[in-house]
Amino acid sequence: MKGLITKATGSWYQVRLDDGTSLACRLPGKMRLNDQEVVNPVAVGDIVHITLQSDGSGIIDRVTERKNRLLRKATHGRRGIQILASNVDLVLIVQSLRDPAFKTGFIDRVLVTCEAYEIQTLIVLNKTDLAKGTKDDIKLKDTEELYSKLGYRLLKTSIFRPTSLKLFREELRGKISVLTGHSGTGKSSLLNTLSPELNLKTGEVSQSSSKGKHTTTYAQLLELDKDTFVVDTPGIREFGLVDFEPYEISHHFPEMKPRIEHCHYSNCTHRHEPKCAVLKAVGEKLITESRYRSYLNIIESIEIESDNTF
Ligand SMILES: Nc1nc2c(ncn2[C@@H]2O[C@H](COP(=O)(O)OP(=O)(O)O)[C@@H](O)[C@H]2O)c(=O)[nH]1
Ligand SMILES: [Mg+2]
Ligand SMILES: [Zn+2]
Repeated sequence: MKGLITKATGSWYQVRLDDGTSLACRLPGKMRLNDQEVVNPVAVGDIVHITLQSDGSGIIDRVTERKNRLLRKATHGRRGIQILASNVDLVLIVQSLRDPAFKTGFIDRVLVTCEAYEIQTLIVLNKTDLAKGTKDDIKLKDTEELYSKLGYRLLKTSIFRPTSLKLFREELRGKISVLTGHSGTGKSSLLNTLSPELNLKTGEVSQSSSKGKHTTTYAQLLELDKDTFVVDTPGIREFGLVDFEPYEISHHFPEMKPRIEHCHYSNCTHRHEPKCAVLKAVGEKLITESRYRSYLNIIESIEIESDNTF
């Protein structure tokens, strides 16, 4: 039998079977040792082969080859890499126009991570109903223009605008999506509008206080309808680039990538190196200041190495 992992606690796994039912499954001891680097051999989003036991539970025999995976460094002082979710079709970068105001630095970090892991993205700018006057309109328009020029997709939403919610639902349909974004941007509210029976808690500010404690280490796939799954877990915010070298990061900035071959040094980090094609483009305003700033922040955090998640 084959199924989809919708919950993974480390000791048991919830597997959704093709007929829509769920089965509690365990891992055989030997599978745990397969990959030394990875602390969890099975993650949500994995497609697994299972064998039914006489007691009605299942044993996971093997994990089907993954299309991709979202990673982070293991928490709780463990060494290695943790897989947060596999086979992700779409990462939704949820930010709000106000309360809290969106941060392009955050958007850029997620975009570069998803570029590197070849995962589709959609920037969701929520709370557009809070726009006040021309200043906000310009901000929205500039942001839309910046990212669409780079080839990224952006959707403006408001939980009070049904048309936008319809478009939001269309984006999710038939996919495994991961919601990422700061606390308070409206992730849970958006999901509740699509599926009120989820009854997700909204309006909490508790995330900042639990930050660093890593209370939720494993994600859960929520089923919106048959074949539509989303991950909305506080801990999921902290995925990032694992094992990347600073010079590789510009390869995942679409506006930098074609220029890199014109840099004098093949491992140019585009900061102080002479004859740098990226720096030249920044000077000529062909690369936006905010994107270049995000780039610098990302390579800096990789160099610090202590923690390159976000
Ligand atoms: N005005 C407005 N408020 C919203 C919208 N979406 C969510 N909110 C509010 O923002 C707060 C935080 O929402 P929540 O869904 O908990 O955010 P999360 O932390 O990202 O899951 C709640 O008080 C929501 O009612 C929106 O589109 N417009
Ligand atoms: Mg929430
Ligand atoms: Zn360069």
